[in-house]
Amino acid sequence: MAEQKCGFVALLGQPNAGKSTLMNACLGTKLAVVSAKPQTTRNRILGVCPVAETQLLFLDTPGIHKTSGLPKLNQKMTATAWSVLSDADVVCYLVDVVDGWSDEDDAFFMRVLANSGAPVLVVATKADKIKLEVIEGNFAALAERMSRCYALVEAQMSESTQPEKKLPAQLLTKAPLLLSAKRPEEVAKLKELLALQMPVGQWLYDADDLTDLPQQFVCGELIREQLFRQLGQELPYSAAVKVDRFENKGTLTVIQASVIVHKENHKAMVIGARGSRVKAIGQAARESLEKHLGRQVHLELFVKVQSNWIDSDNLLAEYAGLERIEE
Ligand SMILES: Nc1nc2c(ncn2[C@@H]2O[C@H](COP(=O)(O)OP(=O)(O)O)[C@@H](O)[C@H]2O)c(=O)[nH]1
Ligand SMILES: [Mg+2]
Repeated sequence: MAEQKCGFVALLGQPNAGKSTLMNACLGTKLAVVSAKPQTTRNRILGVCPVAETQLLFLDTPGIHKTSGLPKLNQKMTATAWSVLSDADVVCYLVDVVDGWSDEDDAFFMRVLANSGAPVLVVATKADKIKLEVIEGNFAALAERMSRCYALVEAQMSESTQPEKKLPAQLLTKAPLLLSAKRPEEVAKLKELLALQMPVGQWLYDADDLTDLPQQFVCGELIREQLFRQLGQELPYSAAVKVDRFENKGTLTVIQASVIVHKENHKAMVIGARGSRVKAIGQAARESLEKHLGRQVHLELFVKVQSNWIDSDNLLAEYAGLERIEE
C-alpha cells in the first residue's frame, strides 16, 4: 500500500468569498453552513477529505474582516480565522472572481504572505457566475494585484531586521487558480493539487470520519443556517442557536434548541405574525436535519433574549463556541 499522507488546508478569505461552499464541494457533502449573507461561518470547521492515500484536513474559517468598533463576536471570529495559519500545510486564499480583488484583500493577503510558514494558493472562486469575457478581465486584474502584493511583501521583508523572517510564503502557483465549486472536475483538480503538497504521515482521523465536531454542534449550525436564510439583513448576525436536548428515540431524533437573540424586538421578528416565521424556520431546519442525520426528526425551537451576548466572553463561549481565542 502507498505511504499515507495527511495535512491541513486552511481556507481563508473575506466573508462570502465561497470558503464554506468550496469545502463542502471537496467533501461531497454539506458540513459547513452556507448563505448569501456574509459572516455565516463563526467557527473553525474541520472537514476530513480522503484523496487516494492522502487525508486532506480542511479548515473552513469565518471571513476575515475589519473589526474595529464591532462587537467581540466579530473580533473573536476574525481571530479564529487567523489562528489556523499556524496549523496549515497549505493556505488557500479565496477571492470571489465576480466581486474582484479589493483593497481589503491587499491587506489580508499581505498579512497571510508575511505570516504563513506554509505555501499559499490563491483561488478565484465562482467562475460559473459570469461570462467568460468578463471573467478574463477580472482574472487578469486579480492576478496582477496578487503579484503586486507579493512584490510589496518581499520588499518589506527583505528590509526587516528580524533575521528569521526574510521571505514571504511561497506561492503554490504563479497565477490564481480559477474554479467554480459547482464544477466537480475543477474541484477534483484542486484536491489533487493540494494532496501533492501534504506531508507523509499517518491519517489523523478514521477513513469514514467527516469532522471532529460533535453531532449537536453540526445540528445547531443547520438550524442557524435557516436564520441566515429566512431573516432580514441584520438580525442573523446577532442570533445564536443552542441545542438543549438531542435524543434518539427509536427511529426518531428529538431535538430541542434555543434561538438566542440580543434584543427584545428581535424576538418578535424571529417569531413572526402568529408564529409564522419561527414555524417556517423550524420546518426548513427539520428537513435539513433529517437529510443530514438520515433519520426522522422532531424539532422544537424556543426563542430567548439574552441581552448583549455578542459582547460577553462567557456567553460567546456558551452560544457560539468562541472561547479559545486570545485577544
Ligand atoms: N454560483 C456560485 N456561487 C457560489 C460559489 N461558491 C459560493 N457561492 C455562493 O456564494 C455565497 C457565499 O458562499 P459561502 O460559501 O457561504 O462563502 P464564505 O462566507 O466564504 O464561506 C453563497 O450564496 C454561495 O452559494 C460558486 O462556485 N458558484
Ligand atoms: Mg463560510
